[in-house]
Amino acid sequence: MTRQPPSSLALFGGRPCFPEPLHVGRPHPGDAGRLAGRVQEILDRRWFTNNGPLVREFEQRIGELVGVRHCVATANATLALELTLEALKLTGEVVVPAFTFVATAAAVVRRGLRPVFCDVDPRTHQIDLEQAARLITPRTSAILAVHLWGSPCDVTGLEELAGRHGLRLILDAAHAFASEHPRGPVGQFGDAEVFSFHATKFIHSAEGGAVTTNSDSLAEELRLLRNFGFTGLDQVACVGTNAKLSELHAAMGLTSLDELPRLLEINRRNYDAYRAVLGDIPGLRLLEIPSTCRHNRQYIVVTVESPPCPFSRDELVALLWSENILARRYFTPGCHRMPAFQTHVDAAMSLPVTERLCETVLQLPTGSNVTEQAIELIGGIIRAACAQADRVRKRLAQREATMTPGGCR
Ligand code: T4K
Repeated sequence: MTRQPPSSLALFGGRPCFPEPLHVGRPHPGDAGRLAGRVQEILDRRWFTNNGPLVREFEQRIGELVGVRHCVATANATLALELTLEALKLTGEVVVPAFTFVATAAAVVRRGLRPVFCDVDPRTHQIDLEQAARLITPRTSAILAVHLWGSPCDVTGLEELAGRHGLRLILDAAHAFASEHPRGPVGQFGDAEVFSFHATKFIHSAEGGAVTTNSDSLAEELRLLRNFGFTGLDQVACVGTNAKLSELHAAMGLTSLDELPRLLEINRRNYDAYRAVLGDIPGLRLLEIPSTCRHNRQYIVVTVESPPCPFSRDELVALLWSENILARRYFTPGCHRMPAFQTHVDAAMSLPVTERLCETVLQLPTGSNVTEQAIELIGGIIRAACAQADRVRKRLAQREATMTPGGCR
């Protein structure tokens, strides 16, 4: 890998700084020997799914880390969200932030509920508690908040709000495994919390999710729903589905969990390196992370204010992609602007903070695949581009004119 910023940017015919694409969420492979050992156990046991011993071990370890009575592992977080909404027997409307991955709102709609989109706080990007309070109507049955970017949202404020109105509180903790709130680890708040262990998460089982809760009855219902509703070999108590995690996925998840401290340390090192290299670039601001509690730092979130940055967010993303740095624009355009949700959205709806963030926020690569040298190089490229901003912008505009739509997600 090149260690110096290139003399010529790829936009002007130089070679891309990174010969291979540098992804935002490149999965950590884990220790191949340990994984192979677990896979061999599965083969020897001839037990591949249906609540096998590795799934139970995975659930136990997550439950202990989070400090809850129950962890119910699932095939992914999207199904975990759907099952949780179903098990809680929600009706009518659910207040949900618009600035989140599509799955949060999709789970609500797929359960036949109406998502009522809420704006977020401009500084933390977490659900705006005051607006959430204003959106509650007699039809509201729950608030589904998100711990965006791994930072805990205001769980105390949300619990009070939900309690005052007799609502359920579900927390989408897809980003927040191993992060902590001053009151304790994420995973123990509200009625239930939902984790994702998708391959792009820093702890992953390739595909996977989990619901954590202290409610015995909710956990029991979730276990039924994820396994067709079976209560015995021939007895079906309810219309369930198949949302089980397989033993192979649990083997990957356990192997990933084995490296939790090291992966937290890598993400911390990368976050600090980004802070050092981006700190003096005008208009770029790294999302602040509270230093008081543990945080997984699995997303490097940068806001681009232009001016003083000479580039818009989208120009910066295009520049980075030309160098094989696959920065992302999560979660543009915001769920409330997605055609899929238009039947649930009033045409006049405006969520100004979400809309602003959808134009200004980007994510940079991190994880075990990204070295400090790579981060220095990313900073060097941005600085080199800023030093010739007019020329770079002109070139980007020429390229834009010749590109087909949808070039970069
Ligand atoms: N709630 C929230 C708040 C979420 O963010 C998510 C998921 C969910 C709920 C639902 O969780 P799950 O049902 O997925 O468990 C990714 C992930 O697919 C998605 O899980 C995640 N959030 C979202 C934020 O990011 P994309 O759109 O980035 O595409 P994807 O998965 O193709 O991966 C991104 C990049 O990573 C790729 O460009 C290539 C690289 N990659 C990906 C995979 C899968 C690899 O290098 N190796 C791989 O195996 O969605």
